[in-house]
Amino acid sequence: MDLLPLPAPGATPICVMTIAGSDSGGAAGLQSDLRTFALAGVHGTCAVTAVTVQNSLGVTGFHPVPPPTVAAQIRAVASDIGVSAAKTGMLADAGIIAAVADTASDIGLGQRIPFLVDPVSASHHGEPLLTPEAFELLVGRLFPLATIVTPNLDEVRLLTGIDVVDDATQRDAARALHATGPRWVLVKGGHLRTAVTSTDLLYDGSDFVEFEAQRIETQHDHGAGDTLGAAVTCALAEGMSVPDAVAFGKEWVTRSLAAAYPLGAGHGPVSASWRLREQPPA
Ligand code: PXL
Repeated sequence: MDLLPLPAPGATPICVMTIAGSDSGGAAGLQSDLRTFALAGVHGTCAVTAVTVQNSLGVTGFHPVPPPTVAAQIRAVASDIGVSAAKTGMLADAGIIAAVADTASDIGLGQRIPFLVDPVSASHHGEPLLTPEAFELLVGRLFPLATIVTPNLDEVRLLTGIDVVDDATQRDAARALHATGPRWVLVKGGHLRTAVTSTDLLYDGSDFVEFEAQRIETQHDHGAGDTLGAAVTCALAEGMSVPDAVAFGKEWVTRSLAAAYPLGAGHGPVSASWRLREQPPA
């Protein structure tokens, strides 16, 4: 795959922000985003939204960060370091979503700055990472600001009521989500376990583009969605078009699934460690 260019040693890299929760197990959430940012050659900044208590077996609790502190982290970074693109992960509750939406508008996320909104609703093991009443606000306040939203099929069901079982229902879901305001929708097909391939569907309100990859069978896929979103965000920060950025992200996560490793007694993380063995363009 074509990797993103690396900054020269000592030169300030492109700066990308994740607005996400911490995973104490180091597999998903902001830890996963920052790993992908570093391996893609950009500088990663973060606004922490929640501290989760988790390991490879699941999430046993989380503590949300006060909304003004989430907003202050975003403003502190934007006013000094700068943000070339941003993504969201776990947003925990309605107060945090409102704070992120207000701040995102103020600093131009989704306007001059690419903004990926990943509607994270539950952990790998199904524990909720967003309160049910916050869904409406996520769609009402953040989706209209988004350059791209990236739901998986469980999130599609929660957001639209559509059970994606084939190409036609995947297109229906993309249309329904596009009507809520984002410029692009990526309906991730990885959770369609019956398929031999994993096909993600991108839609901009007029054209559909499919991104197909061979399904990698592994129980170690924790952080796959975050890793895809983080790689797409880096590519957008580098100035790629949305379809090119999604192609880059899809290849990045497919390779990272192939390099996933066991950890603890449960699900291990996907890993972008393959990137350390590849030479980026000069
Ligand atoms: O992969 C979604 C995700 C995002 N953020 C945090 C998580 C998870 C999944 O477990 O724990 C903090």
